[in-house]
Amino acid sequence: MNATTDLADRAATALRQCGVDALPDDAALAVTSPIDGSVIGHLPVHSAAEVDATITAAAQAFEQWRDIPAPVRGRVVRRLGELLVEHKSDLAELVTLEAGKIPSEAAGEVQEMIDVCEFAVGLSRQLYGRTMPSERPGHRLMEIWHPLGVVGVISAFNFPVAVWSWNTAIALVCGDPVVWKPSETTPLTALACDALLRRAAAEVGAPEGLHHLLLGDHTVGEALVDDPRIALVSATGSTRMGRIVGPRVAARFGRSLLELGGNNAAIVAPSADQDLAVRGVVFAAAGTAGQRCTTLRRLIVHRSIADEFVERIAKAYSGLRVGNPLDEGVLVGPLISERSYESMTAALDRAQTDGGTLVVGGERVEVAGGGVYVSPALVRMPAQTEVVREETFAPILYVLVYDDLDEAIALHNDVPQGLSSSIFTLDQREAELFLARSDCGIANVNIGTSGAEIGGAFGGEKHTGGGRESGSDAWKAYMRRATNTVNYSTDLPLAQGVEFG
Ligand code: UN1
Repeated sequence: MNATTDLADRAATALRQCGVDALPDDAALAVTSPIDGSVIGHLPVHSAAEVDATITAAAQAFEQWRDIPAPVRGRVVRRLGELLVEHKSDLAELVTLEAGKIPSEAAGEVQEMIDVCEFAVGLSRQLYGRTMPSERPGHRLMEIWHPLGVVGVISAFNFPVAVWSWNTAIALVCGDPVVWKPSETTPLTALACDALLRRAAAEVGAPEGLHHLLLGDHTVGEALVDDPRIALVSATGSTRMGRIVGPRVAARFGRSLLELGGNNAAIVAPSADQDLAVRGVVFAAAGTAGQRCTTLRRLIVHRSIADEFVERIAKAYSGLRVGNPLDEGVLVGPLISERSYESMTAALDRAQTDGGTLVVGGERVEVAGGGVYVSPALVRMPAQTEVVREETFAPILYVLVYDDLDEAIALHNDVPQGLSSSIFTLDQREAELFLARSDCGIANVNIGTSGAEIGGAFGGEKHTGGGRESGSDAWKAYMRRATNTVNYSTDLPLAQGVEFG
């Protein structure tokens, strides 16, 4: 059995375990594994008519689902969570095969799904509205949260299942059916999740049509964006994509939740615990081969420790094993495509033209069987030039030097994106000042920028799009709020003391 058949067989086995029937031998969408570039499955894509019929079915399901009490809706998500636990290794295998993640990170991604299901089940009994004191006697003023409608989820290759689950687990308890358009690069994991969710829904007796998968290119995404029956479009991807999605959804007064690019930085202060900082920086910058939206892309180090710290990172980078994620001990898997590699080399060329010095990495690594592998790059920059201010979705860590914290924070905030940020310091004043001033949706102390827990609201400001998903009160994006005033008196006093007649 050659390597190619092996990966395709492994994918077919994992899919079968999750309840997905055999894939067709030949269909429009060929799915390749970034591990070696081999084809691991074929899938048909949906036609415009099928997309329309799917949205109709989801809209019909909404009419039933909205009337089922939220704690009862939670049962579907509870069962889904159990099935995810049961199939954790199958799903992680698919994530590794399709997205190229190392097994530990793939399993971590599935764990995020399990965690968010638990969170959403609890939430199904806590969709709290407030009661406010009315200014009028004999009146009650309150708000109630109602289901919103069908949610369209557009997800990216790099977190092929976790981001879907953040949206779907919460949308379902909020009373919203989901139509999911996964990345064309990672549709197999999507098939597996869809099968598990359908099974969960059937087993708990939920209505049909709560979840739908739509496969295809950007035209499918555009159909979701433009269809007035999609109440909320939750889209994860590039800022370029968000610039199209946001205004188009707004033009029809729909709601959008945008999770776009990041250009995350960490400040390393003189007091930092450097052992801890090195570990935090290396995971955040090189983990997932630099393909998280939370990946650390900029390091802002105090001048007094810069040379020593950069040397330590360079040493750690040299010890990172780059290669086939299925091989023992590998920490950095493949890039998703040749195009990613091209954008990485183009960025490195620009950085060097701007006066940057490549300290280590940035080289193509040949791995038996194929695939696009590269050693994570560390580049010292004389200034935060344009290329540093852009997000390149590959493992490049730019290093800048600072003298005082105000300058470091100014540099930190001086990029268009605003997703995640961190500071390594043992000085409480510095830590608090940073938390107060970082303009990102996520700001951390003494941990890196990536690997957020699901319990917090996830998302960022500025060109990151402003959306919040997953924990805290992110559920509110999936519901509509009604303010109710109830008069239980025999008078009709008007608000603001208005007299009328
Ligand atoms: C993403 O890269 O799109 O915080 C999401 C993290 C993960 C999620 C990343 N929990 O790195």
